[in-house]
Amino acid sequence: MNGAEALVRTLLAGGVDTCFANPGTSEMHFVAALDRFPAMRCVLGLFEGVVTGAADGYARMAEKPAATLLHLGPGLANGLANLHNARRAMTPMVNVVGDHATHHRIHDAPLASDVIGVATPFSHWVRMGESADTISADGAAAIAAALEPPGRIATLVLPADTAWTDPKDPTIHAVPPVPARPAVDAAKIADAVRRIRAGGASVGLMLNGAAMRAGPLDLAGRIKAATGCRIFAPTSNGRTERGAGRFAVERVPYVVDMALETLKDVRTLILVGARAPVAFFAYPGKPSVVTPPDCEIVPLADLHEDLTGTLEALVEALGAGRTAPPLQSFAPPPLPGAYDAITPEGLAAAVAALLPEGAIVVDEGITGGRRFMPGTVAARPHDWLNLTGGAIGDGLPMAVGAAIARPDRPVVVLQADGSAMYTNQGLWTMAREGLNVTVVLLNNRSYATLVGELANVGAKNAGPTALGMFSLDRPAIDWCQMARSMGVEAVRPETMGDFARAFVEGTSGKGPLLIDVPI
Ligand SMILES: Cc1ncc(C[n+]2csc(CCOP(=O)(O)OP(=O)(O)O)c2C)c(N)n1
Ligand SMILES: [Mg+2]
Repeated sequence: MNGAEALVRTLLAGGVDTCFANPGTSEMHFVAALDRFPAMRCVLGLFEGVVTGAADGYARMAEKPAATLLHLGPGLANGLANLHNARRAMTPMVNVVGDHATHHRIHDAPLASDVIGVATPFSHWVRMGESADTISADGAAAIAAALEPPGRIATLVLPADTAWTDPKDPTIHAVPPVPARPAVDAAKIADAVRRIRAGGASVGLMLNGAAMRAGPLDLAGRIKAATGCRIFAPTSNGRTERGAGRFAVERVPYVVDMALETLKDVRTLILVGARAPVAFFAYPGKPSVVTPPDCEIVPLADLHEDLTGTLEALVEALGAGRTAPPLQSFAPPPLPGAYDAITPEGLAAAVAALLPEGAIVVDEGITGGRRFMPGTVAARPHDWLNLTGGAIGDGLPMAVGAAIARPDRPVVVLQADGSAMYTNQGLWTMAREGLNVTVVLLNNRSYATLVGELANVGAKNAGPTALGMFSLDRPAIDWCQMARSMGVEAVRPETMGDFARAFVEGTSGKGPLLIDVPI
């Protein structure tokens, strides 16, 4: 048994049985070890952004980390943007980054770089696996670091000689104990209860992370029903359980003026696993903080603390246990007419009406996607995965990962065209793995949001050169050909009826389908 095999065995023993990979020479021993361990499912991504994004989507749905296998500093660097999104989603992940053999370092060979330096800003835990003798302990520590609440990015560097050398001691280390989510102080709960009782609708609870699941949301709904307070969530959330039978939160809008309007009557904002809301970007003359100046921010539970327990304690103290929460009932909008032209409103209505129960929706719809989230609030129960870190190019990869984590559930990805071009290689992995993914490609042949942002930031005198930076129609991208070239079936609907048929077909579980929707 060499170091690479010890690491694979450690990962499997620690419950990490899926590895998204884009390997090179320095990772060959890890790759070779995979054949001896069929329990480790290894999935090839043709760009590292697909690898890290898939590991993000996987963990959001599997509720445990995947491993990634990346090639030295440059391979890791290619995957950083989606590592950033994963970090913002509080996704647990174990990155294994191959590196040159330790004795090769002094030669500064072409692929040498400061891997630790590349990893550090995007990882919570980083370690150089210096020796085969310690690599199993390092692997187990990496899993523990990833599992630490609320979910963390752990990056373990695996020098080639650590991988190919046999450890003196073949012990496979178990994952050290992971701290449980600590309970929130009774005094803080009592303080929050006083504020909720006194403030009614001027008090908001801001939820995030683990509080966005059906159980804790139900508790939040009871608190709202019993006290009249409001329940909010940030613009982007890693995973939200929503739709019929669930309690719907008020999401803080992306657009600053809309966020200000949503929060204008809130005088006390109690944070339950969330940060105080701020604007995505600064704009001249607009505030960065979107709560009113006289709104008091009350941190109740931190991201890593026991959010469900906190809500339970509030329900108990407020006597809200017997108050029925206001849950959504299934109320789909009417389907557009079969011969109607495709419109954003029609698309949102069709998806809301046709979304199958248990679907996983990955949302990288950007401007063309804004209508889908409100429209689906009363759709059949489903999960919604947002782009959490604002780094576009996460949609197709996350869909890959989510589909691998939950093969029993259809995945729908609402995917803007410009963002899709960052990681279009994700389509190939969908075809190769036969994944149950329907890509709704929102094709406006443009970086439409940036046209609006140009005006929002007050940039003056934008001419054809500036506007040319936002147009994707010279030449237009043929998404059907692109999908087919990577083995994914594709259709381009001309009417709402065409779209509805394709959507039903796509979500029926026959492998990936791309619907190239002109918007
Ligand atoms: C990694 C990264 N690079 C660049 C950007 C800046 N950016 C934000 S939105 C956008 C274009 C989005 O275009 P598209 O995905 O087609 O959505 P649309 O605006 O057309 O709805 C770009 C380039 C970003 N957010 N992240
Ligand atoms: Mg676009």
